[in-house]
Amino acid sequence: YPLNSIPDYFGIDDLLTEEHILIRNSVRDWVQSFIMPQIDDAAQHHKDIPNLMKELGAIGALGPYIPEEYGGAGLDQISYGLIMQELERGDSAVRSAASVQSSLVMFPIFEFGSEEQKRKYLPKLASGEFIGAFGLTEPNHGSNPGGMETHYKDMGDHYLLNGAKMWITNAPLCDLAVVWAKGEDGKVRGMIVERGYEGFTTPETTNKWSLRASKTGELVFNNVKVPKENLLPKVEGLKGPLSCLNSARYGISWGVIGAAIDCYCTAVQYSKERTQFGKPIASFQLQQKKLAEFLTEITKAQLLCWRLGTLKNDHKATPAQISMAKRNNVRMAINIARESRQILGGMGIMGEFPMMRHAANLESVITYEGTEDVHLLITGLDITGINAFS
Ligand code: TGC
Ligand code: FAD
Repeated sequence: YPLNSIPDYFGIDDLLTEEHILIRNSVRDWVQSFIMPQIDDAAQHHKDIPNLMKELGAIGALGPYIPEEYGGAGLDQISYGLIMQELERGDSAVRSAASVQSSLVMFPIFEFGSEEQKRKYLPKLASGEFIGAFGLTEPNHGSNPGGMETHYKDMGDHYLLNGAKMWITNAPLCDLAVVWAKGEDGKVRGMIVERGYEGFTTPETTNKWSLRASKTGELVFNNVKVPKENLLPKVEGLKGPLSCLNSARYGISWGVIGAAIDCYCTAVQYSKERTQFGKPIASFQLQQKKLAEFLTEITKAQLLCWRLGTLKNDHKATPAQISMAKRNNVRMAINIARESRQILGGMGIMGEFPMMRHAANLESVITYEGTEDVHLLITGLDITGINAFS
């Protein structure tokens, strides 16, 4: 489909600045020329996209809202959202790579790190020279990270870290990981663990049916000596990792609009070209109903994100608002991926078309960064004041 068929039904471009549109269009063009030609092959064969992180660094997609003095681009939250949207039009794996690096690795180092940590790590993370991972989830603690078992002991001149993290994006490739662990006082702290520290291993999780162009793995800590200067000094408690999730969930709520757009535009084009019963299938009311619903849902999601972005720029977005947008938009995208697949009939299951890949990817996206159920309960708590988690 031509890029000028990407929908903007309610004229959201009029709410954007020239800079926003320039950034959005340049990432759109990069996705079209660099990601689209190789994404089916990478996903089908569970391969890395060569040089992905350095390419993302070169287009300014790593830490876009981190100030320029630390290697970021100093952009606002709408720009960050638009970048995520364009990357996920390519594939959720590409957006995942950029959102983990930006929101889950650079954000905590920037917000909670020392000046030395910021200067040491942020510029190399921004350029893609370093690949970061974020270790919160454990084999026994996913939705309830507060129960984590990974722990560290103060040994005087270093910390001794033990435990394991599971389902970690980019674990097998990472140069460093921001790891959340409990101290002897039971309080959660973050620390930077570098590849090469003795006792730190990152086994890959294979046989995934989802996010096949992204590497997932474990972070295993077996008596790892972590230098004391690697502790993030400015945060304590679960609000540390959860603040990072606010930023990543915000990016996902924009990102999945891109996946939905890719499916929608493909379905519109196919339905006009495919003839059955002597007519294009786009002329049948049942197909038009689907397309009309897709466009309506995409437009609602775009408006939600734009408003959330302005709230975030003003530091007014609440975690519960971010939860609502993440859950709503991922559900919207997965429904469109599945339904648009049907418009293509048998062809919809083929790799030449993106629907099956997006639908399979979105099965991870609806689970990670808080499952759909967790986000419903966060909204439920906000409505009723009653905590239904436990
Ligand atoms: P709870 O008692 O509610 O809160 C504990 C402390 O945290 C504070 N807090 C937050 N702070 C900032 N932002 C938020 N969103 C926050 N939510 C809670 C809270 O105020 C409290 O602070 P304090 O000072 O009183 O101690 O926590 P709980 O134990 O009842 O658990 C509830 C919660 C929020 C953890 C749960 O609802 C949840 O969100 N579970 C989902 C876990 C999750 O999302 N994991 C994601 C792992 S990372 C990932 O998936 C990356 S995928 C990346 C990719 O590839 O793109
Ligand atoms: P569980 O928490 O065991 O949940 C299982 C089911 O129970 C879900 O349906 C859930 O909604 C439901 N449930 C749980 N509690 C409740 C409740 N109180 N009420 C109602 N229902 C409930 N984590 C990281 O830390 N870093 C990463 O980089 C990362 N990358 C990931 C990449 C991929 C591809 C995937 C799949 C996951 C990744 N995760 C990462 C982990 C992800 O955040 C967790 O999978 C997610 O938080 C859910 O945890 P869980 O899988 O243990 O499921």
